[in-house]
Amino acid sequence: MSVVSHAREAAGQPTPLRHDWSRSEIEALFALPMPELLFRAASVHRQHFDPAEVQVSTLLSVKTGGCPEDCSYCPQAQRYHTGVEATKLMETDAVLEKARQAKAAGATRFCMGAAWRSPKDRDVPKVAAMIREVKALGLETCATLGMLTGDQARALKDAGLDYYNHNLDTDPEFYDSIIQTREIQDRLTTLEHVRDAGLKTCCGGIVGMGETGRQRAGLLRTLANLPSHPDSVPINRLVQVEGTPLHGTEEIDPFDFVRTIAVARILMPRSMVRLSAGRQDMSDELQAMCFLAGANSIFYGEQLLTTGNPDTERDMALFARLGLRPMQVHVDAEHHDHPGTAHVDIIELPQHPRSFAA
Ligand code: SAM
Ligand code: DTB
Ligand code: SF4
Repeated sequence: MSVVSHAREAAGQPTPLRHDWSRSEIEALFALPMPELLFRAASVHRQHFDPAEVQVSTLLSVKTGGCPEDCSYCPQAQRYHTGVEATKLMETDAVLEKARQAKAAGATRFCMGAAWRSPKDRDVPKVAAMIREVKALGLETCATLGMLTGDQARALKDAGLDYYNHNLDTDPEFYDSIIQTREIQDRLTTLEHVRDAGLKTCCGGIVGMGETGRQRAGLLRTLANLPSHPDSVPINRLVQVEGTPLHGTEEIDPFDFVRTIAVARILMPRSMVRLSAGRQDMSDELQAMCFLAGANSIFYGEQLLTTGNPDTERDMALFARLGLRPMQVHVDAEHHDHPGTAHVDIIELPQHPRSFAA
Protein backbone atom coordinates (compact mmCIF):
# COMPACT_ATOMS: atom_id res chain seq x y z
CA MET A 1 0.00 0.00 0.00
CA SER A 2 1.33 3.43 -0.89
CA VAL A 3 2.22 6.02 1.71
CA VAL A 4 -0.51 8.25 0.20
CA SER A 5 -3.31 5.70 0.55
CA HIS A 6 -2.20 4.86 4.07
CA ALA A 7 -2.27 8.57 4.98
CA ARG A 8 -5.78 8.89 3.49
CA GLU A 9 -7.01 6.01 5.65
CA ALA A 10 -5.45 7.41 8.78
CA ALA A 11 -7.26 10.71 7.99
CA GLY A 12 -10.56 8.81 7.60
CA GLN A 13 -10.80 9.40 3.83
CA PRO A 14 -11.93 6.43 1.77
CA THR A 15 -9.26 4.98 -0.51
CA PRO A 16 -10.45 4.24 -4.04
CA LEU A 17 -11.20 0.57 -4.75
CA ARG A 18 -8.32 -1.16 -6.52
CA HIS A 19 -8.26 -4.18 -8.81
CA ASP A 20 -4.57 -4.16 -9.66
CA TRP A 21 -2.89 -5.58 -6.58
CA SER A 22 0.44 -7.34 -7.03
CA ARG A 23 1.38 -10.39 -5.01
CA SER A 24 4.39 -8.61 -3.52
CA GLU A 25 2.28 -5.65 -2.31
CA ILE A 26 -0.03 -8.12 -0.56
CA GLU A 27 2.85 -10.09 0.91
CA ALA A 28 4.16 -6.80 2.30
CA LEU A 29 0.82 -6.26 4.07
CA PHE A 30 1.02 -9.77 5.58
CA ALA A 31 4.55 -8.96 6.77
CA LEU A 32 3.52 -5.84 8.72
CA PRO A 33 3.85 -5.98 12.49
CA MET A 34 0.48 -7.19 13.80
CA PRO A 35 -0.42 -3.91 15.63
CA GLU A 36 0.18 -1.93 12.44
CA LEU A 37 -1.76 -4.38 10.24
CA LEU A 38 -4.73 -4.41 12.65
CA PHE A 39 -4.70 -0.60 12.85
CA ARG A 40 -4.78 -0.26 9.07
CA ALA A 41 -7.52 -2.87 8.67
CA ALA A 42 -9.61 -1.32 11.46
CA SER A 43 -9.21 2.14 9.85
CA VAL A 44 -10.48 0.84 6.49
CA HIS A 45 -13.32 -1.02 8.22
CA ARG A 46 -14.61 2.22 9.79
CA GLN A 47 -14.65 4.05 6.48
CA HIS A 48 -17.47 1.86 5.19
CA PHE A 49 -19.12 0.10 8.13
CA ASP A 50 -20.13 0.48 11.74
CA PRO A 51 -17.53 -1.84 13.33
CA ALA A 52 -20.06 -2.91 15.98
CA GLU A 53 -22.33 -4.48 13.32
CA VAL A 54 -21.95 -8.05 12.13
CA GLN A 55 -23.98 -9.56 9.32
CA VAL A 56 -25.54 -12.90 10.30
CA SER A 57 -26.19 -15.72 7.80
CA THR A 58 -27.53 -19.22 8.42
CA LEU A 59 -26.61 -22.17 6.22
CA LEU A 60 -28.71 -25.16 5.26
CA SER A 61 -27.56 -28.13 3.23
CA VAL A 62 -30.57 -28.73 0.95
CA LYS A 63 -28.82 -31.62 -0.85
CA THR A 64 -26.07 -33.38 1.04
CA GLY A 65 -23.23 -35.67 -0.05
CA GLY A 66 -22.71 -37.95 -3.05
CA CYS A 67 -20.82 -35.24 -4.95
CA PRO A 68 -18.79 -36.44 -7.97
CA GLU A 69 -16.04 -33.80 -7.48
CA ASP A 70 -12.69 -34.44 -5.75
CA CYS A 71 -12.20 -31.26 -3.64
CA SER A 72 -9.71 -32.65 -1.15
CA TYR A 73 -11.09 -30.69 1.80
CA CYS A 74 -14.71 -31.71 1.35
CA PRO A 75 -16.60 -34.30 3.40
CA GLN A 76 -19.36 -34.40 0.75
CA ALA A 77 -17.23 -35.81 -2.08
CA GLN A 78 -18.52 -39.31 -2.78
CA ARG A 79 -15.04 -40.75 -3.34
CA TYR A 80 -13.88 -40.12 0.25
CA HIS A 81 -15.17 -42.21 3.14
CA THR A 82 -16.30 -39.61 5.62
CA GLY A 83 -19.56 -41.11 6.90
CA VAL A 84 -21.65 -38.35 5.28
CA GLU A 85 -24.79 -39.95 3.84
CA ALA A 86 -26.03 -38.77 0.47
CA THR A 87 -29.56 -37.35 0.48
CA LYS A 88 -32.01 -36.16 -2.16
CA LEU A 89 -32.91 -32.51 -2.62
CA MET A 90 -35.06 -31.44 0.34
CA GLU A 91 -38.74 -30.56 -0.08
CA THR A 92 -39.54 -26.85 -0.07
CA ASP A 93 -41.71 -27.09 3.07
CA ALA A 94 -38.86 -28.62 5.08
CA VAL A 95 -36.48 -25.89 3.87
CA LEU A 96 -39.03 -23.23 4.83
CA GLU A 97 -39.33 -24.63 8.33
CA LYS A 98 -35.53 -24.30 8.76
CA ALA A 99 -35.61 -20.79 7.31
CA ARG A 100 -38.35 -19.75 9.77
CA GLN A 101 -36.24 -21.11 12.66
CA ALA A 102 -33.17 -19.24 11.38
CA LYS A 103 -35.13 -16.00 11.16
CA ALA A 104 -36.58 -16.47 14.65
CA ALA A 105 -33.03 -17.00 15.98
CA GLY A 106 -31.90 -13.69 14.46
CA ALA A 107 -30.39 -14.55 11.04
CA THR A 108 -31.04 -12.11 8.20
CA ARG A 109 -29.61 -14.15 5.33
CA PHE A 110 -30.38 -17.78 4.54
CA CYS A 111 -27.92 -19.71 2.39
CA MET A 112 -28.97 -22.95 0.70
CA GLY A 113 -26.12 -25.29 -0.27
CA ALA A 114 -26.16 -28.33 -2.54
CA ALA A 115 -23.38 -30.88 -3.04
CA TRP A 116 -23.50 -30.63 -6.80
CA ARG A 117 -20.79 -30.12 -9.42
CA SER A 118 -23.51 -28.07 -11.13
CA PRO A 119 -27.31 -28.19 -10.97
CA LYS A 120 -29.23 -30.13 -13.61
CA ASP A 121 -31.71 -27.96 -15.48
CA ARG A 122 -34.56 -29.98 -13.91
CA ASP A 123 -33.30 -29.02 -10.41
CA VAL A 124 -33.42 -25.28 -11.05
CA PRO A 125 -37.23 -24.78 -10.78
CA LYS A 126 -37.18 -26.70 -7.46
CA VAL A 127 -34.45 -24.49 -6.02
CA ALA A 128 -36.20 -21.43 -7.49
CA ALA A 129 -39.35 -22.35 -5.55
CA MET A 130 -37.30 -22.54 -2.31
CA ILE A 131 -35.73 -19.17 -3.00
CA ARG A 132 -39.09 -17.52 -3.73
CA GLU A 133 -40.61 -18.77 -0.50
CA VAL A 134 -37.59 -18.08 1.71
CA LYS A 135 -37.50 -14.55 0.31
CA ALA A 136 -41.20 -14.14 1.13
CA LEU A 137 -40.31 -14.73 4.80
CA GLY A 138 -38.29 -11.50 4.66
CA LEU A 139 -34.85 -13.12 4.58
CA GLU A 140 -32.05 -12.31 2.16
CA THR A 141 -31.41 -15.37 0.02
CA CYS A 142 -28.14 -17.00 -0.96
CA ALA A 143 -27.47 -20.26 -2.80
CA THR A 144 -24.37 -22.33 -3.49
CA LEU A 145 -25.06 -25.05 -6.03
CA GLY A 146 -21.81 -25.43 -7.97
CA MET A 147 -21.11 -24.21 -11.51
CA LEU A 148 -23.93 -22.30 -13.25
CA THR A 149 -24.73 -21.52 -16.87
CA GLY A 150 -25.87 -18.00 -17.72
CA ASP A 151 -29.49 -19.21 -18.12
CA GLN A 152 -29.42 -20.90 -14.71
CA ALA A 153 -28.04 -17.77 -13.05
CA ARG A 154 -30.81 -15.66 -14.63
CA ALA A 155 -33.49 -18.15 -13.54
CA LEU A 156 -32.26 -17.93 -9.93
CA LYS A 157 -32.19 -14.14 -10.12
CA ASP A 158 -35.77 -14.10 -11.42
CA ALA A 159 -36.81 -16.25 -8.45
CA GLY A 160 -35.54 -13.52 -6.11
CA LEU A 161 -32.05 -14.79 -5.29
CA ASP A 162 -29.88 -12.04 -3.78
CA TYR A 163 -26.42 -13.71 -3.49
CA TYR A 164 -24.68 -16.62 -5.15
CA ASN A 165 -21.77 -18.24 -3.28
CA HIS A 166 -19.03 -19.72 -5.42
CA ASN A 167 -15.56 -19.77 -3.91
CA LEU A 168 -12.17 -19.67 -5.60
CA ASP A 169 -11.02 -21.73 -2.63
CA THR A 170 -7.27 -21.19 -3.08
CA ASP A 171 -4.48 -19.53 -5.05
CA PRO A 172 -4.56 -20.44 -8.75
CA GLU A 173 -0.95 -21.69 -8.22
CA PHE A 174 -2.03 -24.16 -5.50
CA TYR A 175 -5.40 -25.06 -7.00
CA ASP A 176 -4.26 -28.25 -8.79
CA SER A 177 -2.99 -29.71 -5.51
CA ILE A 178 -6.50 -29.38 -4.04
CA ILE A 179 -8.97 -30.04 -6.89
CA GLN A 180 -8.48 -31.93 -10.13
CA THR A 181 -12.04 -32.38 -11.42
CA ARG A 182 -12.52 -28.75 -12.51
CA GLU A 183 -10.33 -25.80 -13.19
CA ILE A 184 -10.12 -22.42 -11.60
CA GLN A 185 -11.21 -20.94 -14.94
CA ASP A 186 -14.52 -22.84 -14.57
CA ARG A 187 -15.05 -20.99 -11.31
CA LEU A 188 -14.21 -17.63 -12.85
CA THR A 189 -16.67 -18.32 -15.67
CA THR A 190 -19.48 -19.13 -13.21
CA LEU A 191 -18.72 -15.93 -11.32
CA GLU A 192 -19.04 -14.03 -14.60
CA HIS A 193 -22.46 -15.59 -15.24
CA VAL A 194 -23.51 -14.69 -11.70
CA ARG A 195 -22.44 -11.04 -12.08
CA ASP A 196 -23.99 -10.77 -15.54
CA ALA A 197 -27.33 -12.01 -14.15
CA GLY A 198 -27.27 -9.11 -11.67
CA LEU A 199 -26.76 -11.35 -8.63
CA LYS A 200 -24.50 -10.28 -5.79
CA THR A 201 -21.42 -12.44 -5.43
CA CYS A 202 -20.24 -14.26 -2.34
CA CYS A 203 -16.76 -15.54 -3.08
CA GLY A 204 -13.83 -16.44 -0.86
CA GLY A 205 -11.68 -19.38 0.01
CA ILE A 206 -10.17 -21.72 2.56
CA VAL A 207 -6.91 -21.32 4.47
CA GLY A 208 -5.10 -23.95 6.50
CA MET A 209 -4.87 -26.40 3.58
CA GLY A 210 -1.04 -26.45 3.65
CA GLU A 211 -0.69 -23.39 1.40
CA THR A 212 2.32 -21.11 1.75
CA GLY A 213 2.09 -17.46 2.78
CA ARG A 214 2.75 -16.51 -0.83
CA GLN A 215 -0.22 -18.67 -1.88
CA ARG A 216 -2.47 -17.11 0.78
CA ALA A 217 -1.55 -13.72 -0.70
CA GLY A 218 -2.31 -15.16 -4.15
CA LEU A 219 -5.85 -16.18 -3.13
CA LEU A 220 -6.61 -12.69 -1.80
CA ARG A 221 -5.01 -11.09 -4.84
CA THR A 222 -7.24 -13.10 -7.21
CA LEU A 223 -10.34 -12.15 -5.20
CA ALA A 224 -9.45 -8.44 -5.04
CA ASN A 225 -8.55 -8.27 -8.74
CA LEU A 226 -11.90 -9.71 -9.92
CA PRO A 227 -13.81 -7.24 -12.15
CA SER A 228 -15.81 -6.25 -9.06
CA HIS A 229 -15.00 -7.11 -5.46
CA PRO A 230 -17.25 -9.90 -4.17
CA ASP A 231 -20.05 -8.43 -2.02
CA SER A 232 -19.30 -11.08 0.61
CA VAL A 233 -15.92 -12.72 1.11
CA PRO A 234 -16.06 -15.88 3.22
CA ILE A 235 -12.69 -16.75 4.76
CA ASN A 236 -12.94 -20.39 5.85
CA ARG A 237 -10.42 -22.09 8.10
CA LEU A 238 -10.20 -25.71 6.94
CA VAL A 239 -12.47 -27.98 8.96
CA GLN A 240 -10.48 -31.19 8.96
CA VAL A 241 -12.76 -34.17 8.39
CA GLU A 242 -11.53 -37.73 8.77
CA GLY A 243 -11.52 -39.55 5.44
CA THR A 244 -10.70 -36.45 3.36
CA PRO A 245 -7.17 -36.19 1.91
CA LEU A 246 -6.51 -32.99 3.88
CA HIS A 247 -7.26 -34.59 7.23
CA GLY A 248 -4.06 -34.33 9.29
CA THR A 249 -2.76 -31.20 7.53
CA GLU A 250 -0.68 -28.95 9.77
CA GLU A 251 -2.97 -26.27 11.17
CA ILE A 252 -2.57 -22.62 10.28
CA ASP A 253 -1.10 -20.39 13.00
CA PRO A 254 -4.15 -18.57 14.45
CA PHE A 255 -2.36 -15.23 14.03
CA ASP A 256 -1.87 -15.96 10.33
CA PHE A 257 -5.62 -16.56 10.13
CA VAL A 258 -6.21 -13.12 11.69
CA ARG A 259 -3.71 -11.60 9.24
CA THR A 260 -5.67 -13.15 6.35
CA ILE A 261 -8.87 -11.47 7.58
CA ALA A 262 -7.09 -8.13 8.03
CA VAL A 263 -5.53 -8.19 4.57
CA ALA A 264 -8.89 -9.18 3.00
CA ARG A 265 -10.47 -6.16 4.74
CA ILE A 266 -7.78 -3.81 3.41
CA LEU A 267 -7.97 -5.12 -0.16
CA MET A 268 -11.80 -5.24 -0.31
CA PRO A 269 -12.92 -2.34 1.90
CA ARG A 270 -16.64 -2.39 1.02
CA SER A 271 -17.14 -6.16 1.15
CA MET A 272 -18.58 -8.15 4.02
CA VAL A 273 -15.62 -10.22 5.19
CA ARG A 274 -17.04 -13.38 6.73
CA LEU A 275 -15.36 -15.27 9.53
CA SER A 276 -16.70 -18.55 8.12
CA ALA A 277 -16.01 -22.26 8.67
CA GLY A 278 -13.71 -23.21 11.52
CA ARG A 279 -15.20 -21.02 14.27
CA GLN A 280 -16.24 -23.95 16.42
CA ASP A 281 -12.65 -24.64 17.41
CA MET A 282 -11.71 -20.97 17.85
CA SER A 283 -11.55 -19.32 21.24
CA ASP A 284 -13.70 -16.26 21.88
CA GLU A 285 -10.46 -14.25 22.03
CA LEU A 286 -9.37 -15.40 18.56
CA GLN A 287 -12.80 -14.55 17.14
CA ALA A 288 -12.62 -11.14 18.82
CA MET A 289 -9.27 -10.53 17.09
CA CYS A 290 -10.91 -11.39 13.77
CA PHE A 291 -13.63 -8.78 14.40
CA LEU A 292 -10.92 -6.23 15.30
CA ALA A 293 -9.20 -7.17 12.02
CA GLY A 294 -12.33 -6.23 10.06
CA ALA A 295 -14.45 -9.39 9.88
CA ASN A 296 -18.10 -8.30 9.86
CA SER A 297 -20.10 -11.39 9.01
CA ILE A 298 -20.53 -14.90 10.42
CA PHE A 299 -22.38 -18.14 9.81
CA TYR A 300 -24.81 -18.51 12.67
CA GLY A 301 -26.57 -21.72 13.75
CA GLU A 302 -25.32 -25.01 15.13
CA GLN A 303 -24.54 -26.57 11.77
CA LEU A 304 -22.58 -25.39 8.72
CA LEU A 305 -23.35 -27.86 5.90
CA THR A 306 -22.26 -31.19 7.40
CA THR A 307 -20.01 -30.04 10.26
CA GLY A 308 -20.62 -28.11 13.47
CA ASN A 309 -20.65 -24.41 14.24
CA PRO A 310 -20.80 -22.69 17.65
CA ASP A 311 -24.11 -22.93 19.56
CA THR A 312 -26.38 -19.92 19.06
CA GLU A 313 -26.19 -19.25 22.81
CA ARG A 314 -22.40 -19.03 22.63
CA ASP A 315 -22.61 -16.58 19.72
CA MET A 316 -25.22 -14.44 21.45
CA ALA A 317 -23.08 -14.33 24.57
CA LEU A 318 -20.00 -13.44 22.48
CA PHE A 319 -21.88 -10.60 20.76
CA ALA A 320 -23.05 -9.33 24.15
CA ARG A 321 -19.56 -9.52 25.68
CA LEU A 322 -18.04 -7.65 22.73
CA GLY A 323 -20.87 -5.13 22.32
CA LEU A 324 -21.57 -6.35 18.78
CA ARG A 325 -24.97 -6.14 17.10
CA PRO A 326 -26.41 -8.14 14.20
CA MET A 327 -26.59 -5.98 11.08
CA GLN A 328 -30.25 -5.44 10.26
CA VAL A 329 -31.72 -5.65 6.77
CA HIS A 330 -35.28 -5.28 5.58
CA VAL A 331 -36.14 -7.43 2.61
CA ASP A 332 -39.20 -6.23 0.75
CA ALA A 333 -40.25 -9.49 -0.85
CA GLU A 334 -43.72 -8.23 -1.85
CA HIS A 335 -42.65 -5.46 -4.18
CA HIS A 336 -42.37 -6.65 -7.78
CA ASP A 337 -40.96 -4.54 -10.61
CA HIS A 338 -42.59 -6.83 -13.13
CA PRO A 339 -44.05 -10.31 -12.88
CA GLY A 340 -41.48 -12.89 -11.84
CA THR A 341 -38.84 -10.44 -10.61
CA ALA A 342 -38.66 -9.64 -6.93
CA HIS A 343 -37.19 -6.27 -6.03
CA VAL A 344 -35.24 -6.10 -2.78
CA ASP A 345 -34.91 -3.04 -0.61
CA ILE A 346 -32.31 -3.44 2.07
CA ILE A 347 -32.75 -0.82 4.76
CA GLU A 348 -30.91 -0.72 8.05
CA LEU A 349 -33.35 -1.05 10.95
CA PRO A 350 -32.70 0.42 14.40
CA GLN A 351 -34.03 -2.53 16.44
CA HIS A 352 -32.07 -5.66 17.40
CA PRO A 353 -33.89 -8.98 17.32
CA ARG A 354 -34.76 -10.28 20.78
CA SER A 355 -32.71 -13.40 20.21
CA PHE A 356 -29.53 -11.30 20.27
CA ALA A 357 -30.51 -8.91 23.07
CA ALA A 358 -27.90 -8.73 25.80
N1 SAM B 1 -20.85 -27.87 -4.32
C1 SAM B 1 -20.83 -26.47 -4.40
C2 SAM B 1 -19.45 -25.90 -4.67
O1 SAM B 1 -18.47 -26.57 -4.45
O2 SAM B 1 -19.40 -24.74 -5.11
C3 SAM B 1 -21.42 -25.78 -3.17
C4 SAM B 1 -21.12 -26.35 -1.80
S1 SAM B 1 -19.40 -26.36 -1.29
C5 SAM B 1 -19.49 -27.36 0.15
C6 SAM B 1 -19.15 -24.69 -0.74
C7 SAM B 1 -17.82 -24.33 -0.16
O3 SAM B 1 -17.69 -24.88 1.14
C8 SAM B 1 -16.57 -24.80 -0.84
O4 SAM B 1 -16.24 -24.04 -1.97
C9 SAM B 1 -15.52 -24.62 0.25
O5 SAM B 1 -14.97 -23.32 0.19
C10 SAM B 1 -16.34 -24.77 1.55
N2 SAM B 1 -15.94 -25.98 2.27
C11 SAM B 1 -16.26 -27.25 1.97
N3 SAM B 1 -15.70 -28.11 2.84
C12 SAM B 1 -14.99 -27.35 3.71
C13 SAM B 1 -14.16 -27.67 4.83
N4 SAM B 1 -13.94 -28.92 5.21
N5 SAM B 1 -13.58 -26.65 5.51
C14 SAM B 1 -13.78 -25.37 5.12
N6 SAM B 1 -14.56 -25.02 4.06
C15 SAM B 1 -15.14 -25.99 3.36
C1 DTB C 1 -18.48 -20.96 2.49
O1 DTB C 1 -17.53 -20.25 2.07
N1 DTB C 1 -18.41 -21.73 3.56
C2 DTB C 1 -19.65 -22.45 3.76
C3 DTB C 1 -20.56 -21.87 2.64
N2 DTB C 1 -19.67 -21.02 1.91
C4 DTB C 1 -21.33 -22.75 1.78
C5 DTB C 1 -19.51 -23.92 3.79
C6 DTB C 1 -18.54 -24.41 4.86
C7 DTB C 1 -18.60 -25.89 4.85
C8 DTB C 1 -17.78 -26.51 5.96
C9 DTB C 1 -17.81 -27.98 5.91
C10 DTB C 1 -19.16 -28.59 6.08
O2 DTB C 1 -19.91 -28.24 7.02
O3 DTB C 1 -19.51 -29.51 5.30
FE1 SF4 D 1 -18.71 -31.23 -4.27
FE2 SF4 D 1 -18.78 -28.66 -3.57
FE3 SF4 D 1 -17.74 -30.53 -1.91
FE4 SF4 D 1 -16.41 -29.89 -4.11
S1 SF4 D 1 -16.88 -28.52 -2.39
S2 SF4 D 1 -16.82 -31.98 -3.37
S3 SF4 D 1 -18.11 -29.50 -5.54
S4 SF4 D 1 -19.86 -30.36 -2.55
